[in-house]
Amino acid sequence: MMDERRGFPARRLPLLWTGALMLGSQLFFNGAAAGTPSCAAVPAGYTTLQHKDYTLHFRPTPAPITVGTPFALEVLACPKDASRPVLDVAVDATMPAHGHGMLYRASVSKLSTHAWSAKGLLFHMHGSWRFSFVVRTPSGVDTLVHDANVR
Ligand SMILES: [Cu+2]
Repeated sequence: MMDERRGFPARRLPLLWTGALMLGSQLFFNGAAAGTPSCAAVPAGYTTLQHKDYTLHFRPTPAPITVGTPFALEVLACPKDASRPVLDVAVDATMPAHGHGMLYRASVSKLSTHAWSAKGLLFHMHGSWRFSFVVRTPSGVDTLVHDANVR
């Protein structure tokens, strides 16, 4: 009869529910996405990371990222040599100083040959977060990182 489970993070439940509701409304309002970004004309507001075989551009929506607000990342991976395409991109984020990640896993979908959308990210603490972009190419898998201070 008694529930003997211990250590269940009950105090996180209100945050999770709030996040789910906020995420739901975010997806609703972003449902009719604008045109897919293209390597031919990278719009303003993207952060750029360089790799010898490709350039990775990303930007959050909404911007800037604020604590407790779900956001998405638009990611563009532009090969420097067409014979070395980027096959796939995965996105995660951690707080290295605290040794933890997000409470949610981002879901990434491919929009076009060069564009991905990562949805469902949420930074639940103020401080220094590190984005990790795991990029798969025919040569293997690279991890590119970018640090962001979130207020
Ligand atoms: Cu933390």
